[in-house]
Amino acid sequence: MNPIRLYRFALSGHCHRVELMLSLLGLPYEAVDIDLEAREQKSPEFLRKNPLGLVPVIEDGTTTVSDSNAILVYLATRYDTGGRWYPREAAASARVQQWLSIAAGPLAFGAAAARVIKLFGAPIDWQRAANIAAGQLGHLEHHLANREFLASEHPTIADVALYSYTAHAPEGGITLAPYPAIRGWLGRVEALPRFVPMLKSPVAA
Ligand SMILES: N[C@@H](CCC(=O)N[C@@H](CS)C(=O)NCC(=O)O)C(=O)O
Repeated sequence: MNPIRLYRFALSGHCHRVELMLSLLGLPYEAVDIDLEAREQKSPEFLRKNPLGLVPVIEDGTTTVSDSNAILVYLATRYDTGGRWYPREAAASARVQQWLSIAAGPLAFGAAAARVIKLFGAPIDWQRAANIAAGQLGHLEHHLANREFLASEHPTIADVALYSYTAHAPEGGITLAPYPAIRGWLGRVEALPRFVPMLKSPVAA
């Protein structure tokens, strides 16, 4: 099999969730770093891959897929034919989709946004992001109080989608100290065979 090409920015949690999925599935891949500061993601060449001008994007042979959650769905559907990572059963599949929506909604606008402010000085209101993060992390903590993984008794793409920005929330000044169940779950994801970490940045005050 030819390696899947992953266009990424190494400090992006959206990109890390894709890299993590590629690794967990044991798929060969090559990473191509896109210089966001130089706006390489808005170049005509890159816009042909993703008209939204955002990473991550993958190329798998002649197939190009953008959007991190769409990529997780693609990879699991194509390469995990047993349907463990992306369950086919209706209710389980819907539970996974709920978590993908949380990853694209309150996780992105909460903990991920707070981190972009602290790491890159994005002109966003940190307190607003912190308030969204508090609600989202509270919900996650409650959900994990009596569960090992998010959408099933085993890990699914839901866990992969939520992991990166949750684990790195402290880099955005969002402490995980009040969330023991979340910290336990992060440890279980990190213990999975072929887990790859995201590049660490300093914890923010
Ligand atoms: N919904 C998209 C969001 C991707 C996204 O926000 N990517 C950021 C990096 S984390 C990006 O490419 N930013 C460059 C820009 O805004 O120009 C996904 O899940 O892939």
